[in-house]
Amino acid sequence: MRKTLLALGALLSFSGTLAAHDYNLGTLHIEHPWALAVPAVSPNGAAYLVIHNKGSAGDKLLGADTARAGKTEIHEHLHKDGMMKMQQVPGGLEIPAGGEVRLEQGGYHLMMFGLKQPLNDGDKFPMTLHFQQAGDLEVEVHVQKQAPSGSAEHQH
Ligand SMILES: [Cu+2]
Repeated sequence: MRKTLLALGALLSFSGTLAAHDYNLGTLHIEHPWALAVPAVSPNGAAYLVIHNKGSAGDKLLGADTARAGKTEIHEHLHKDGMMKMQQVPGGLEIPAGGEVRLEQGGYHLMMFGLKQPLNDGDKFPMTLHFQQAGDLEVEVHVQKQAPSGSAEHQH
């Protein structure tokens, strides 16, 4: 019952800023690109999304670009020597055939360096994703204060 209500909420999109939005590109399905709102003084930010690959061939996210920042890199968080570090993912992010890749807080993310404008809750801005096989896709990134509620069922 709870799951049904959640699904219905996503379909009807009651809330403007928290509305789910998604994209299809070939066999790829991209779910709800969003970025965490950051204080105006922060020079950097991070964007998140989920990529499903419904095809029988793998693909790769090679990178992303947005005019909102000077440079965007694919990053991952690592626990090393008891420290939380992040680093660029070398060579891009594999999206296995029939699988998914989740970019979410504490894991993979799209790191935006040198923000041209602060990321304020409710802002929306375009970002282009570069896939090795599927090509380029422009998505709209929604700036939010917290992770999308739709991802709650995936939390551990
Ligand atoms: Cu990072």
